[in-house]
Amino acid sequence: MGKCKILVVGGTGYMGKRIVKASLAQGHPTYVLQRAEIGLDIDKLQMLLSFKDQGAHLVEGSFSDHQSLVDAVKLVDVVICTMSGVHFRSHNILLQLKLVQAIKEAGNVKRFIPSEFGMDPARMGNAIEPGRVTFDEKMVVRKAIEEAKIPYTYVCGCCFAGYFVGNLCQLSTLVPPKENVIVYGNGHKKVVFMDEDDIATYTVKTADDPRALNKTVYIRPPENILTQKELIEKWEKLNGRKLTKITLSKEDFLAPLKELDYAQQVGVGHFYHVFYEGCLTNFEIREGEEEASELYPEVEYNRMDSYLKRFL
Ligand code: NDP
Ligand code: GFR
Repeated sequence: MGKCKILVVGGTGYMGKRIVKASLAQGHPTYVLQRAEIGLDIDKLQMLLSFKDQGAHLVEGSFSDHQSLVDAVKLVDVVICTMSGVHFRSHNILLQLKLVQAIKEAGNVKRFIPSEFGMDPARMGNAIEPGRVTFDEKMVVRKAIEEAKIPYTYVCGCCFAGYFVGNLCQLSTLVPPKENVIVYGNGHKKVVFMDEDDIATYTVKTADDPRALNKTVYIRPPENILTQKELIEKWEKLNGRKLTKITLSKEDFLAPLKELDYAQQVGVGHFYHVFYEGCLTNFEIREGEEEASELYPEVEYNRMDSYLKRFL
């Protein structure tokens, strides 16, 4: 009995392409949805062709063609969806309801891993507007999965290093500040920062792991549980220069919310929960929930000291 067959939906995306890579690297027969709508998006097409060169199977389909989704899903054992969820890119979390319907009708899927990969939406019931939309929509998808009795694994619990580490947690930039760094409150809330490649590695490992069946798997490896202050210190040590810290109270952080555009308001809300409430680490992982680095101690996850080196 070979490795389970995996279909990646959203495979040319920021997380999706890493899931495809991890699925191939872990020896799974890997299928990637090739959406009719990509049209003249030459980067997507060429990425799909490169996946094929690496041994993946491209499966033509479209979210506007239900049967094509059913046919795609029937080819595999596991479906991993990395549907977009960052507002200034595109945001289509609810589109997954079409995929859930297709999986329900096909009836063969042994595990569905929906697009999560962030704060646990089940713990974000009190999230502020408008950023709460991300969590409300992810909960709508979870409800549909569970009502359809589709076996699932929810992978969540950390910040993508690409959006939170290179910039030392600053908004609206992806690179480190040169002089001043804004510190959220006292900068002491514990956060979990992960290299996206490691998130993909862990996610694929859960795909055929019975211990992850119908479970939430948090990604919270001990050495990547850091405060913003600790992250800034790591950068200062690497870069050999101190930054001027500017402390921002939660009131001052939230004050400009109304003047921002919608996508930025969403982001500010997400940052607020992560850095002022410590929402990624302000709860114990309890019975019936799993933690990825405990399930898979063999994974040598990337520490943030080495992640930061690329920005020197
Ligand atoms: P992307 O913005 O890269 O989009 C992923 C894929 O979504 C696209 O490649 C595309 O698939 C698909 N998609 C987008 N629009 C449509 C559409 N209209 N119809 C069909 N498919 C569509 O997603 P990310 O990788 O940024 O986000 C993935 C998940 O990760 C989300 O749940 C997000 O909330 C979460 N996230 C978490 C972060 C964290 O710090 N914890 C940071 C960023 C995201 P295709 O490849 O077929 O074109
Ligand atoms: C940490 O958990 C999440 C993070 C999550 O559950 C869902 C989405 C995210 C997004 C954030 C908000 O959309 O990851 C990155 C961040 C996107 C973002 C970054 C938004 C506004 C910004 O100014 C920004 O600057 C780096």
